[in-house]
Formats: sequence, structure tokens, C-alpha cells
Amino acid sequence: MAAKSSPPTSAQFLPDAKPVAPVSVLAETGKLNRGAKPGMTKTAVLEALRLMMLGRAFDTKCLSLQRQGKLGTFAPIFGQEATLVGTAMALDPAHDWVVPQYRELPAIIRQGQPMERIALYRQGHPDGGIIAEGVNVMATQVSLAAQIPHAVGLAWGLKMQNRPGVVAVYFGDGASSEGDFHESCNLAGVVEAPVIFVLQNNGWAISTPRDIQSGATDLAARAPGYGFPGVSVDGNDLFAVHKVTAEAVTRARAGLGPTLIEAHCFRMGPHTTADDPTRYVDPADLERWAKRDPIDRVQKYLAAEGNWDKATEETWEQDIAAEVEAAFEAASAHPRAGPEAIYEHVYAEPTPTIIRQRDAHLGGQ
Ligand SMILES: Cc1ncc(C[n+]2csc(CCOP(=O)(O)OP(=O)(O)O)c2C)c(N)n1
Repeated sequence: MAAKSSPPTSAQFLPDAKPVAPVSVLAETGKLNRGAKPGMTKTAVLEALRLMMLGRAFDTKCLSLQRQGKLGTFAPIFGQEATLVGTAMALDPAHDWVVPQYRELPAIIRQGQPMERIALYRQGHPDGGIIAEGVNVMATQVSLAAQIPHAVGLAWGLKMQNRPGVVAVYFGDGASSEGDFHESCNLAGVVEAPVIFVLQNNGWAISTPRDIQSGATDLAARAPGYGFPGVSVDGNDLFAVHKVTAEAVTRARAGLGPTLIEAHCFRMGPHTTADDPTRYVDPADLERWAKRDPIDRVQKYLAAEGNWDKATEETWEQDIAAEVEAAFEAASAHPRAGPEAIYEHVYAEPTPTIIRQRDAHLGGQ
């Protein structure tokens, strides 16, 4: 990008927002920053680590199945585990909601969606799109940013009905260029909706790098323009992500409205299984970010506390692999969907057009 011209000197002109250092608690070495506290109990840290490892193992399995032609296209979470789990662990699944884009696997599992359903979804089975009864998760959204107005509506509705509950809506740096994002922030600020905008800045929107996605230097700095706070956080730091989300939840529960969290992370895998990132991602960037791995960091922290070692890691990996296997076995035992399934679930009652198309397609069978 060309260098920006000097800002106007008149005092009435707002200056360019200066990037603020992202909130950090746990350094890349796995050591707490001086004076910092994890802010999570040991049990919660272990639960979070398990979810991060489970998310990675599930997607590793899915990648292998997809390459064998046994699964549809999906968007892996590799590298974004701390952002997803750190935010989700600050929510109360009984009252709070997760409104996902398409890369939020462990946050959805934490809310209670069975892995079997997620496996079914990735196999292209219509039943995989059904959110289990009582699980506060909205459907996966592929149309970028379309979930954000839904999340604000949901949060505003909870507030109007005096129901407890905070809504965490997830999206990427690319989606944050969409009108839906800006209009949603504007409305959320006006009605003080209990919503947390989780902007996962993973460096890329498919092959479009962050620096040509927006002229803004700091995406979190957009929030005050809508009348609420924004915070920038190291998205590979579980404790920091959890801390800022917990603060945002407290604000929302107290009736103080929305927060925008910009979590800086890096997409370590392909955008989806249909993408080849080797054509545009600099291997040096991957190497640099690999040293900041969110899972390694928590394991190092726990090891230094005497709560983690190689043997524990191996046992966990085996247990998690068995859990993932069981989810796929349960999905495979689910009755297969026939061709008629594509005409179902579009409307509560089929329209004349759907009926005509279905009969034309299946009439001779
Ligand atoms: C409205 C809309 N426009 C374009 C696309 C095609 N598309 C799918 S994913 C993507 C990039 C999204 O990047 P980002 O929002 O940063 O999320 P990430 O995939 O990096 O998590 C694009 C352009 C789409 N799905 N929806």
C-alpha cells in the first residue's frame, strides 16, 4: 500500500487511530507476563486445552476424509483455537449464544452441539444442519457477515424480553468489510444490545491479505465510531482472549451494550479444503506464527506448573482420537438422505415451485 499522506493539523480533525498493542497475558514461551494472572481455574484451563486439542483433532480427521473424497468442503480452524475457545469459555451455554460464521467448531461444541451432528453436516447430510434442542447456537453461515444482523437482533430481543443472555457473533477480517457488519454495529450501539463482535483477524480473506482489506490500521478502533468499546487481543493467547471476553460479557450483562474484540491470529491451514494457500502465503509467515501456536503455549504453561507432561499428552491424544472416531461412527450409522432431501427444509411447507421441481426430478423414480 502507498504511504498515507500526513493527517491534517487542525485540532478538529481526528487523527488516524494509532494501533494499540494487543492485550497479552501468556507469552509465546508459555510464561505469564510479569504480574499477569491466568484468570482461569486449573480445571477451566484443562477444559479449554481439551477443547482446543479436540477442535484440531476433529479438523485433522476431516481433512483426511475430505482428501479421500468422503467429506464435503469445510473451513479448518488450524491456528485459531485460542480465539475460539477463549471466547467460548467466557460464555454461559445455558443463557448465552454463539452465532457462528463457518470456522467456529470448538465454540459450537462448547455450547453443546453434538460432534455427530457436525460430522453429518460436513458429510452434506441435511440433518447435520439441525441444532440440537436447547443448544444456544445459530446455524452455520456461509454468506459473509449475514449472521451479524441476526446476532444483533437476537441480542436486542433478549434484552427487550428481559432474558439473561449475551450473544457472541464470530466473523473474519474479510466479513468486517461488508455493509452488514457496519449496519449491525451501528444498530447495536444505538440499542445497547448485549452482543460481542468477535472479529477473527487471521490475516486473510481467502487470498486477500488483511492490509488491502481495509485502510484502517486497527480494526478494533472502529468500535468507538459506533459508540462502544473495541479491544485488540493476541488471539493465540488463551488467557488474554478469555480475559477480554469475560470483561465484554460483564459489560453486556450489566446493560452496557456491545464490545468489539479484534483477535489477532493466523490461519495456519487452507481457507477451505478447496483452497491452495501455498500459492499466496509466505512460508516465512507460517514459520513465524508456528512459534506462537496457541495449543503449545498452554501446554508449556501447564508443564511449568507441573500439570502436563508427554505421557499425559499421549493419553489425551488417544482419548480425543477415540471421541472423534465415535462421532464419525455415530454419523455413519445415521440413515442416509435420499435425493428428496434437497427439497425439504427450504420452507416449512413446500411451495408450488418446489413441488413441481421435486415431481419433475423424482416423478419417474
Ligand atoms: C457475501 C459473500 N461474498 C463473498 C463470499 C465468498 N467468500 C467466502 S469466504 C471469503 C473470505 C472470508 O474471509 P474472512 O471474513 O476474513 O473469514 P475467514 O474465512 O478468513 O475466517 C469470501 C470472500 C461469500 N461467502 N459471501
